[in-house]
Amino acid sequence: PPTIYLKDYTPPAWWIDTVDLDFVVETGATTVTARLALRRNPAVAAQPLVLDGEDLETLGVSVDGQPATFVATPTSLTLTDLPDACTLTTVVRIDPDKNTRLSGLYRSKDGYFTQCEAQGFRRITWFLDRPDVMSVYTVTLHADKEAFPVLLANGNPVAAGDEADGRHWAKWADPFRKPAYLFAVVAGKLDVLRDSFRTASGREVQLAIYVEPGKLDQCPHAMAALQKSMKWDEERFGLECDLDHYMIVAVGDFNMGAMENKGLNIFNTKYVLARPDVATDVDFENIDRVVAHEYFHNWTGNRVTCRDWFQLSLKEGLTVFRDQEFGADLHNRQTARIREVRGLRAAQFPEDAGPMAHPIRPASFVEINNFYTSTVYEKGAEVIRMIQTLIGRDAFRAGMDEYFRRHDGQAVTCEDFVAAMAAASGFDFTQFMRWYNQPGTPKVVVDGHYDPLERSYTLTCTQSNPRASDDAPALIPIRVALFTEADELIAGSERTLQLTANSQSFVFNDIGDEPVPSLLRDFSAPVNLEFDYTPEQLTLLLAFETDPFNAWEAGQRLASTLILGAAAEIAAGRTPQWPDSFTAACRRLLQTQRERGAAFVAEALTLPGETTLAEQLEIVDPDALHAARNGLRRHLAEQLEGEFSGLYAALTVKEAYAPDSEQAGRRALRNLCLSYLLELDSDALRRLAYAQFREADNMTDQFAALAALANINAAVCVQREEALAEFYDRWKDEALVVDKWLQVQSTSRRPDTLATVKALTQHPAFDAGNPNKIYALIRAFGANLVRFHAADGSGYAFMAERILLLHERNPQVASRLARSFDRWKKFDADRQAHARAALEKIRAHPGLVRDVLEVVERALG
Ligand code: BAL
Ligand code: ZN
Repeated sequence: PPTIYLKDYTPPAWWIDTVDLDFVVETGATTVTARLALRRNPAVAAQPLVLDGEDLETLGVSVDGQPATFVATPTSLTLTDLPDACTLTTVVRIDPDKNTRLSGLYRSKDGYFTQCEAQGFRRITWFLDRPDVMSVYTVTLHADKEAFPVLLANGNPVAAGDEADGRHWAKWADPFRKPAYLFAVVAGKLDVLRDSFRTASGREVQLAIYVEPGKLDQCPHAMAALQKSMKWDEERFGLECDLDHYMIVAVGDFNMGAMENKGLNIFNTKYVLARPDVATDVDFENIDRVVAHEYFHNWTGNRVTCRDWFQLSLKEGLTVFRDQEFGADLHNRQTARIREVRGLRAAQFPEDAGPMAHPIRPASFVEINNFYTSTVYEKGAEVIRMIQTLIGRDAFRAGMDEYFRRHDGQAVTCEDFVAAMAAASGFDFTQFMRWYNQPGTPKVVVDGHYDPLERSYTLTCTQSNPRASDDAPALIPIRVALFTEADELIAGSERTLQLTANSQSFVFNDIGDEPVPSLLRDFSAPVNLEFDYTPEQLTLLLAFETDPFNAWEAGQRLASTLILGAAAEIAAGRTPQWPDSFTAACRRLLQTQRERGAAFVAEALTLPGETTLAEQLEIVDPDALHAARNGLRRHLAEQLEGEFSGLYAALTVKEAYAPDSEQAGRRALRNLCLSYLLELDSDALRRLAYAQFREADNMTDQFAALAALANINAAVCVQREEALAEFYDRWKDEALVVDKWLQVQSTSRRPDTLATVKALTQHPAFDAGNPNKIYALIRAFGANLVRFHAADGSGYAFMAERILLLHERNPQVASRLARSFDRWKKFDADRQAHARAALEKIRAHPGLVRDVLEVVERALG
């Protein structure tokens, strides 16, 4: 398949000013009539009109009412000798009932839904399916009235009525010009929750959330999240909703999390439905963030969109940054930042070190769907955050204002965004643009030198990035503060260093004694920072650093060193020893949970994950790493059993459930205590967990108990078996809870996990066509480091088999499964041989879809 390059971008030869679509939805086929008002782009040399299409059966093509001659291939429709302006009418037949890719128009349980980003619109009609072609749309839908009483499209309802044979129709008009990827229609049998929002300038926006019948009691949280997002965007960025109608539709079959279609968001049910007994605290918080994310796209993405798909981070990085800030304001800013970085290290850093590494603005791709990545989204958000760090919050806000002033209604590039920031702040971003153009996580090695005669302290920072195409330095903002050995922050030492050279020194004067530097506070840049800390210095920072992120970071550094050291001991056949100082530091955290906040303490006592730890090793021994990490957990449980039990009891309070950060923090810490205690695996503790499982009045506590039990390794554990059986029995009709049940088994530490996962693929709970089920069972297994990378290659063979079963049915989801192989070259020769065999088997498969082929070729490459 061809590679597409950013450098080859050219503007479109034609504009499409208006689009009028007519959908006749019938069982077995939908007929789509499209009337496009075409106009040559005068800025481009005259060219034929070449429209994009995929899986379309063409029934008619006419120009200005006359049948036209055209040349069609499976993916293009070419018309030559067109007048400079004309109306092109095409009629096509599509078969959404057979559209298992879930791209374009497709059938799900309760009706028909669309997903057009990135290139799904061409699966609906012939079109210039590229984001820089923006049009005004009107849409009419016709369908059976009883089966599909709800007919929706972007914009405002214009008219509706009945037709013969029990059918009806509805017409919608969207007043805003938009690219085709933001198009959406829905025809379904759905319940609706309605509300409204009055904007700052006094306009009333009608809000509606559509869900499968019977689920209205799971919608209020999403509705409240939408209203909060609307208010927050007015207050923080002065951005008001421009719509009369804002609709969210939830669907159970959806490749992504959600989609920001103009005025008609379509969401994976996972990010809409919530009730305390079926959704966890984390689910509630994720719903807040995703609802906000899609709403925020209305400005950052929809009103100002991307010129081309290489610019994806223009809207995604910026919108993730916005939803992160919203989440931090709404919940807990301290732990929000910690979780963002934990997520970045678990997913983005490995991606940036592996075969799929790419800059936040890729220079090329084969399949754009493969670039909806953690790099484009989460690293993209870090790049936006650095801009704010460098110029300050007020200038950042002024830059946003300038961006909209310049580009409202346009399709633009990352340079345009940065130019607006530069204009508003006066900051020179020339060097900073490297963040958009180079892959890889920079490494910054810092050395500290104290001169007692000069009373000065010098930090020398040296940066490198072996993944970059050259040695030129990046501009890296490094927030620092200095602490005395007596645990006090040295007044005036808080600074943001701008590292602009490969190696650079920064001097702090008037420093009385050798200080302890706290580096990269609040994770001010997405880099790996190394400093030769002593355990005592880290223990001091963990206890006294006032920046919660860096206090947490100090604890993670301590734990990483211990676990990696222990893994080496275990691999060498020795028994690791654990220092008392770490246990003492953990004890102090538990004892000070009131002052430091339960949520923070829960984060601080969560050890770095195996995937994150693995990135710090040249060659990973997953069994030794697993044993070392769990060995430290068990050691802490043995040493701190009294503290864990005491705190578990103390945090057991009867209160009406609310998904607020106060309560959620307490539950997180209490459940962390439970999970440590279960490392001791006594009968009494199994019963404690089982009792929590039975008695919990909310999913957070019930699921935490289930997860702790699911990890129990013993061949026989009645509480484990019963909890799993009861959970399924109680929740088998709640699809999202069934996903949790699958995932708790696919992510279990137990050695028989693969056998369990294989058995579950045959269970009625699994659905081989539903993305959420595949993510919960198969992809989550691929992220289970020790079980997926089993020495005998069984995990790899299983994954290859599932990818080949799925690739034609759903290329996007199959391709995401293929990403499980990304880090195969970090393992030993035997494992590598097994992984290579699995990858080669996938690559050799006749007719392999290009989504998977791109990932596999890069992995093998
Ligand atoms: N634009 C795809 C889904 C999202 O990022 O909101
Ligand atoms: Zn987005």
